[in-house]
Amino acid sequence: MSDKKLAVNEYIKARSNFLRGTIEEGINDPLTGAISEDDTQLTKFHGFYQQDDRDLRNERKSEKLEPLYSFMLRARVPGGVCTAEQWLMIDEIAQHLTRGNIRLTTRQTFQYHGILKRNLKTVIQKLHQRLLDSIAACGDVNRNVMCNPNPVESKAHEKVYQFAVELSEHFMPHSRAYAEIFLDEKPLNQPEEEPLYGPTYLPRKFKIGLAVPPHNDVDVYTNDLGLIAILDGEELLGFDVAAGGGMGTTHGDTNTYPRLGDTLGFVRPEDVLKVSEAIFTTQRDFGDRENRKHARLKYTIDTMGLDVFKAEVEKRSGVTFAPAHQVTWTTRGDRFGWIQGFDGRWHLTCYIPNGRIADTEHAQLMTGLREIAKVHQGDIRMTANQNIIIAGVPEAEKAQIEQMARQYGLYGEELTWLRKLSIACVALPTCGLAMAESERYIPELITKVDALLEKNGLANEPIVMRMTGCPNGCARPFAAEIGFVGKGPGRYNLYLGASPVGTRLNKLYRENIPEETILEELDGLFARFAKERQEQEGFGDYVVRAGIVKAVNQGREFHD
Ligand code: SRM
Ligand code: SF4
Repeated sequence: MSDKKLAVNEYIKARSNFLRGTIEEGINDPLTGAISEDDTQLTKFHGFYQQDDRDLRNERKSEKLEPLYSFMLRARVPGGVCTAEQWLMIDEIAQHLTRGNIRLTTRQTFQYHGILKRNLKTVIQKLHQRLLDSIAACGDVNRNVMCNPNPVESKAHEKVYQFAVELSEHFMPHSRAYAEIFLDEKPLNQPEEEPLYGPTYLPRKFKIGLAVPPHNDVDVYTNDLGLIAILDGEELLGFDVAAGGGMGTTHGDTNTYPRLGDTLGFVRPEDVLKVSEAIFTTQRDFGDRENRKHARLKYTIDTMGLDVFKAEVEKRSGVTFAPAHQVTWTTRGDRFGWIQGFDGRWHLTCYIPNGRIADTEHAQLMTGLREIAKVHQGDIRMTANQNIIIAGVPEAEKAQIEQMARQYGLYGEELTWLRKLSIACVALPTCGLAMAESERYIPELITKVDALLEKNGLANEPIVMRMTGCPNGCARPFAAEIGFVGKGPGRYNLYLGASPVGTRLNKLYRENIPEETILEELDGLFARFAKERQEQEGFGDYVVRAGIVKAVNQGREFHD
């Protein structure tokens, strides 16, 4: 650790004693609602972030009070699968120890907002009682592993889910800090070590997603490591491996760009772990530890060159990639309504508006899921598109679950595809990086855009439209056919032209525009689309074919 130019987080990690820092002292300090600056970086590895309510900042300042500090805590739930019993605990915690609602994330898990410092330990201990945790949900580590949201659709789907769980376990940090600080476990009488990570963990976050074609419901190419299942009927032959996806950018900084993963080739099931580990350790050893804006795997690959990177992965893993397959994708979002699994049980995908599970004047989503979890024997599954699946319902209970889903506004079948396919990030008031509204604003924008579609004879057109409050890309807006990225209050960059199935990025079309201009632009584009589209052509494909925006097939072309 002699190089003075390393990013400040590298020093924080190095001197943290395997992620302990002074977190324990900090959470026990009653004089402030906050923790120390360095510890705010370390607690991310344990799944929580210090935040303050931005809606209340000025008011608190004028009253000479410290900001209203509280914490966002995110759980680790590989493949988004939890039991009904676990859901009841998730719900109980939300009611009593948080802002009172639950947020499903774009990576198949849930998070809470508004946890007061004094309640953090209780929340973690209650999750632990139901075998849930928040380890590595944030921080410079492997994050929640995503997987097709319906693992029992076929036997092969179930196997793919087992890989998601295995990869999640394999890349878990070994530090005992979480157990000692939050679960009051005694230190072991042996030195700590992190066999895979080392004491400074990864240069940056690392994300894995597994998809089962033809459904790209986890946006597999946006992950650092994407595994695409190759099936022969119900048999899992192996995976095509894609590396180097990521969305984060910074407005005005052309050195940053979104990128979709490059397919390296095919590997057999028995080689998946070896190859994944080789990709992970190559990033650990070659990733940029000086500049965090250049530290993700996507930049490591572009700096090394794809061939050199691939050769390094083959050398480290001892596995030679076989040629990749021709994969056909047909959809990206969730498949709503009922699907039957190979075991005869049924799975109901319910729509959750941009992931926010709350009771409002419009729908009692939180109560509804609680009541369903009380009678449901199967699982509850979170999707990568911020929705929920009531899974494993026996035929005999199907009618009752459907009746309850309808009663509480969870069924969602009457909604348009624009709404059902949309995702939006949290943004204001909790996200410290938000430049504009996202989750709170997109529902009304969808209503207006739906009206334009209808006016142009395109009612219920399945367009993937996404929004984020800043260019970090938490709702994967650069992989949307219509992407909105916050620029300032009420103003967005409008991006167009990603492929409907997530195999091409979009491109900046208009910068820093307010709602009025957004609607004018879309009205004109929809009119042309309605007239000029080819049979079955999606909106994202049309705008590229018509020359309205250039195709962005590689991240580096994003700014051309
Ligand atoms: Fe994200 C940071 C929320 C998925 C890229 N993200 C943040 C923080 C923690 C803000 C911060 O650093 O202070 C946000 C917390 C907001 C809040 O108040 O809760 C935040 N990200 C989210 C979630 C909750 C959005 C949502 O509405 O669902 C998603 C949680 C996923 C999970 O369960 O793990 C979430 N974030 C993503 C995704 C999508 C994905 O992974 O599929 C991306 C783009 C993919 C990628 O990683 O490239 C994403 N988040 C970022 C980045 C940019 C990273 C980069 O490489 O530049 C940041 C900022 C950073 O890390 O510095 C960020
Ligand atoms: Fe916050 Fe930006 Fe992520 Fe939205 S995209 S949650 S505004 S960091």
